[in-house]
Amino acid sequence: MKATLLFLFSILISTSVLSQVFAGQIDDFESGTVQSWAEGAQSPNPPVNISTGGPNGANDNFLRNVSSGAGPGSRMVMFNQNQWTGNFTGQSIIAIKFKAKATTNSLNIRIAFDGAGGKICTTNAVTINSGSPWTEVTIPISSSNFSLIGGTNISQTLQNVNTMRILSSASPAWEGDAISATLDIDVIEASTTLSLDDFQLKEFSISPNPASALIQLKTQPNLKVDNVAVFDLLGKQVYTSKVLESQIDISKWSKGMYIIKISANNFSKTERFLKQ
Ligand SMILES: [Ca+2]
Ligand SMILES: [Ca+2]
Repeated sequence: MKATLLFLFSILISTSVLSQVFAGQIDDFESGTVQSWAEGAQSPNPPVNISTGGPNGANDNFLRNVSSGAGPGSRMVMFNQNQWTGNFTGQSIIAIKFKAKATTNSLNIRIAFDGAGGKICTTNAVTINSGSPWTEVTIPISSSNFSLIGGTNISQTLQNVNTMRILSSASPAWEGDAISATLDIDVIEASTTLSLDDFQLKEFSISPNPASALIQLKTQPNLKVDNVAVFDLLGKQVYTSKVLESQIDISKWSKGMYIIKISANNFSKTERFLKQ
């Protein structure tokens, strides 16, 4: 009897240790479950696992949360009290990254925590435009990124989280806004870096190429570009911009080969194009 109790106790201990957040942790929903993401018991539209159509296409599971805009389940919010708890600061986690898309209405996505210092929510929202394709989202979660929403100490909460929420609201809040919308989300990552991964610039493309009048520049949606520059083959800069224009007029440029360099969060990518 004593041995059995001890055994059960040790399982409880190990389970609670396993459920703490760790650096690099990823929810990819490939298990077919909702990975402990939930809503209040009265909600008619809690998060569900969708078995295909994630960022990687066929057979890529993802999590879907619907909000109705009125009555029970009206608000866009879900919470986790399992693997997204514990000491985020101790694990050097400074960002939550995920891929997401929204339909019906655009969403203002925030991360909120409850913990030892009370409730906090990210001060700035990341907007996910309704109808856009899967978008890479980075939400910084250092203490300077939060506002108190009833809590008293941001740092204490980040060191001892008991609930993490992903919600949509116009301003920092614990409850999501009532809105008719669908949030699809996948590869939720506990990241120790703010920088973009290389692959985020992979989608950068120029068309047409060769071109004579206008070149169209395309990246993934919502990419925060630091700089765009174009050089000729002698290394002379012929164009620079702090924002990514969707097209550049090259009609007056000399014919020849050019190199375009796009920079975002310490990563950069260069492509060649031909002016004819
Ligand atoms: Ca997935
Ligand atoms: Ca819901």
